Amino acid sequence: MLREVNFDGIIGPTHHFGGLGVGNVASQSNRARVSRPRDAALEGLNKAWLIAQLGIPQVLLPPLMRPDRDFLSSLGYKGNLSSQLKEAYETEPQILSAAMSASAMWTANAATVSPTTDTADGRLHITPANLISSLHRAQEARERTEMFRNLWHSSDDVVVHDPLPSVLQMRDEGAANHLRLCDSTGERGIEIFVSGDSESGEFHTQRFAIRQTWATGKAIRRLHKLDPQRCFQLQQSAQAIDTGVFHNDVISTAHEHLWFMHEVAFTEDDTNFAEIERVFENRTATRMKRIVIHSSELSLLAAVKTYLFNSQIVTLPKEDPREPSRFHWIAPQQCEANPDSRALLERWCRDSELSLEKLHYVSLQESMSNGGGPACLRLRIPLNRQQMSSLPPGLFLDAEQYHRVHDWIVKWYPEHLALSDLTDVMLVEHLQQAVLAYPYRSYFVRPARDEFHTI
Ligand code: SUG
Repeated sequence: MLREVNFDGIIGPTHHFGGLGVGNVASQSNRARVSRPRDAALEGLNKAWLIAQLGIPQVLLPPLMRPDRDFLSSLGYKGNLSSQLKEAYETEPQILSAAMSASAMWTANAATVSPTTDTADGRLHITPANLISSLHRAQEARERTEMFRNLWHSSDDVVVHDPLPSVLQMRDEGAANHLRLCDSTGERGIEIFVSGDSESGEFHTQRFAIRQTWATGKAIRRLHKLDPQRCFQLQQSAQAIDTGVFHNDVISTAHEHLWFMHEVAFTEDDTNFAEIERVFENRTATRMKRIVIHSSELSLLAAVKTYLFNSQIVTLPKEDPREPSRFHWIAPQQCEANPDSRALLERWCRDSELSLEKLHYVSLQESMSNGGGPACLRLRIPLNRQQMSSLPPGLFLDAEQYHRVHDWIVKWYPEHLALSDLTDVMLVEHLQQAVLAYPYRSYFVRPARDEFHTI
């Protein structure tokens, strides 16, 4: 039996609206709005706490140190911190925004993960995403890689690869473009890699750039030593990308044998899906339940606005691995406000075949305004018993951790933030101290790194 652990990125104290998300309509339309970092972080924490309270293992990843002064320096902003901030703001404010971004909160983009039971060497493979489609996100890869490596430094059965080379052919945005369908023990599964281009590298978007390539899927399949018979690659439809579906998890989601997808999510047709269903059934002895949502039920635009497909589906803990799974569905509040998405959710909850026991609407207004829903904030890592027990017990979110993190946020985070505030060196130093003061940082960051960053 594998247990799914959810790793959520804590929303960092520099959270602001930079309008930086490529093809991300929410981020672009909220550019320069005054943000509420404290509320943002508390919303994210409360979502993670809900999962933990359902009995599902939950880990919080610390925010990254911003700005990375070397990053500013590499772009020509030298000198002390104060002059770096001021010069960047005065000459190219979008560079200051990128340097200050809290985008590492969206950990669905942190990495692609293949559990032990999918890989030929029986090890858990993690490839941190290079996120090279945008300046603000590309900076995340190095620190997140170090964090995963520190967490698993003594485990031989976990491989943390280097991110793929930082070149356009290898654009990688992690698990947001990766689906794993499996049986109810989590052990037997298939993996699906989704890209914006086709196998020959073609794409026909008119409005927005693609963020993930087919070649990336191929490389990760090799690195993770996946069985080619149990892997698939699909292409996102150009119409979806151009409507604001910058990641596949905005239009399709899978959990165990359930796969929800909008009818215009992919370019592939029913023949391809029938083949995936056949392989899944052979592998798992379970019938896949593929639910296709038609535009007449929920328009593409409404899917992007409500983030229905970015809901988080979780399995409640089991006494015995053979027990059938019971699911809870965590949807953003925007889905409740929209009659079409609400009707779909209510219908699915009534459908006994789906075993959806409960629906939770969560408030993630600040993250949603930058294009990130409940599923964007978490990376799922399925662990076997040994991998579970080798993690330090204090790592998992419990009541004590919840209260400590809550108090840390209330103590350190600003209530409001605009980009111009981030030229104030005193404030920025305070926000850096906040990151260093995160009470569980030492699980992920070696002290030497902190010394290097200390102002
Ligand atoms: O990459 N937004 C993120 C949202 C990522 C959502 N993740 C998933 N769908 N899994 C992005 O576009 C906005 C930052 C800003 O504008 O300040 C941003 O980066």
